[in-house]
Amino acid sequence: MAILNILRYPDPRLRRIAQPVTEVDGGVRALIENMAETMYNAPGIGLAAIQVEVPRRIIVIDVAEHRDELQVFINPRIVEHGGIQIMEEGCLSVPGIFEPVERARRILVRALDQDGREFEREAEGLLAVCIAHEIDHLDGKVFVDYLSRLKQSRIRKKLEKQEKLAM
Ligand code: GNR
Ligand code: NI
Repeated sequence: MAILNILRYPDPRLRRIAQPVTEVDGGVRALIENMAETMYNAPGIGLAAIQVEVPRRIIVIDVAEHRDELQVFINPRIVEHGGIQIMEEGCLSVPGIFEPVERARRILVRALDQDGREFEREAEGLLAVCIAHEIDHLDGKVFVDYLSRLKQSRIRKKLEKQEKLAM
């Protein structure tokens, strides 16, 4: 197992479109293990492969209080959604920034599990937000894209400054 490097906004590699997984093989399962370890270590409630420099459609999530309910979604698609909710979001690729974002209240997701089998899961509340946030990453989107241009430029400047100080 390994802790992977998490890309930080505004890194252009976060803008790539992740490609579907064609075969859920040992390499994919090893990546999932490393992604889970990286998410728990961060700590975060979700992680998309694109954040660790792998442009494939793979996400891991754990929103359980005791951090013992890992959920894996490969090639996820939201097939139904309803209602709206506004939740304060953060992102491991945008450290220290928390802003409200509006998303669907409930979703139905179709995906493959780590054995390559298709499944559907209904989600609401924080889990629904987290799945939508991660699928956005797979499409090259980051939650700050939903904020005003002014907030986006403040966030970009703040993170670029931190990046310089860390060098
Ligand atoms: O750890 C995370 N917390 C979080 C809080 C509210 C809404 C979404 C998230 S996802 C984030 C981890 C992350 O950046 N995943 O891409
Ligand atoms: Ni994120």
